[in-house]
Amino acid sequence: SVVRKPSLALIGAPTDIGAGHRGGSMGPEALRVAGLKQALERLGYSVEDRGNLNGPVNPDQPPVDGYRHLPEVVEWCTSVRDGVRGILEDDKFPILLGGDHCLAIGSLAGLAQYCAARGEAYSVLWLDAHADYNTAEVSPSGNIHGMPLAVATGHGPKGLVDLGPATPFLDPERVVQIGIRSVDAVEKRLVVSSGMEVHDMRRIDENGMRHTMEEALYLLKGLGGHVHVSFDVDFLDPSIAPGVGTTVPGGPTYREAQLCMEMIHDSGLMRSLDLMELNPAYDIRNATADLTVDLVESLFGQQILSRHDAAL
Ligand code: Z70
Ligand code: MN
Ligand code: MN
Ligand code: MN
Repeated sequence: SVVRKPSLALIGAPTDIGAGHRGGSMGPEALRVAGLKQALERLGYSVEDRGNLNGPVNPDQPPVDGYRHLPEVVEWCTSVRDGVRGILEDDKFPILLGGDHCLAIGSLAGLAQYCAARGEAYSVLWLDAHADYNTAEVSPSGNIHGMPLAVATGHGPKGLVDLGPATPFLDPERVVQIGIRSVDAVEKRLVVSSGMEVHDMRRIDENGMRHTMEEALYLLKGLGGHVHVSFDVDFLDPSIAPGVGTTVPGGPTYREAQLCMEMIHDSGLMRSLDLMELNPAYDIRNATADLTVDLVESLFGQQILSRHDAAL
């Protein structure tokens, strides 16, 4: 059967407002320089680049009441929410170019509004070294990029938990995490009791990427509805992806990451995407941006040799 390719729309959110290190604000441009749009066009997609959203500068201040830069994060996430929802309302597939991972609060809120208006459900596939499930009470840093999934599932400050159509705007039973290997001491308890399906690196070591992704995608398919993929580039092993603020050893290899992306593509489930936490200030000759584009090609159907859909 011929599946019509969605029209894609890129939207940049050039800020490091929620991160512990500066430089993620340069992520959207680095992805453009690495040829993201052209790579997707080569695969036969029509791609519109909507440019960058605007927002407050990073004031580089210490946390207040457990949050760093909360008012600025609210502003950025509000424009990401509206930008992402606007793309979905135009019947296009949104690709958010981050920017740090706090901005996923905005893309999830926009997606939640879009789905709520249509009586649809959505689920999230979260590719990350980190669980991003801290609250102000337990966060060691106050950095909001360590909190987006807690916020979306209802644990967070006013101004952020109410960005969606209701609070909470994400069901933790509809979150699948892959690649997790850095969880803070108290965050661990919250993650274990959250109801999220967490495929940590030990599970990938024991079961392999293929079996892990089969399980993850089987669950997401059974849940039904829209599937959003949130890709934090620090998911990847730092030996292949040095261009992130927080490297954590022991991540997926190049081959494991490619297989992960190919299997997501072949499932046919993905309907929106975040590309987050790329930090050109830590990168080497844009190699991590180039790698991200390579992986995005697999995510959108590039294959080494063509295969018959029927066999999959
Ligand atoms: C730590 C915190 C984090 C990304 C670092 C780190 C969180 N758990 N997330 N890099 N993408 O400060 O909350
Ligand atoms: Mn993250
Ligand atoms: Mn991370
Ligand atoms: Mn390539």
